[in-house]
Amino acid sequence: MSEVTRIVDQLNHAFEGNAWHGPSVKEILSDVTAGKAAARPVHGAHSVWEVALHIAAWESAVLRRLSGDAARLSDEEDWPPVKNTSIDAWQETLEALERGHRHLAEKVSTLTDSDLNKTATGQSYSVYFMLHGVIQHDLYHAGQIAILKK
Ligand code: NI
Repeated sequence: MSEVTRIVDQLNHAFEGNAWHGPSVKEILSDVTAGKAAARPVHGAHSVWEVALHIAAWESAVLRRLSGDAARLSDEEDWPPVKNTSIDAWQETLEALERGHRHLAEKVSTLTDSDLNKTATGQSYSVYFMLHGVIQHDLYHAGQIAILKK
């Protein structure tokens, strides 16, 4: 198995399931309603909805960096505000998150192992480090959602 295939595998475990540590991003969000996603149970902390948008923002930034764009996110792109808290809008957030993940996984699977040693576009670190970083980022925020949704 190539290193790229192993990374795609880990990325999919973190996002979709059968992760080593416990629930993936998709699993942890599966029973969250729009109302619960929009709630702010911890004063001053992000809502589940905001965290979901933030996970999507970084999966998308990594995809852009793999496509030659440095993808420097503004504060608003980093933590996009939730403007519409309807059930349909939550469904759209979940679908966009999944779509973005699929695009990223597809893009990563087109890389070669030697691409992993290249410097990520506009960064001081390698593509390898960035890809492990986005997996870690998914799981860090999945854990955060696990607490917020209680
Ligand atoms: Ni983050």
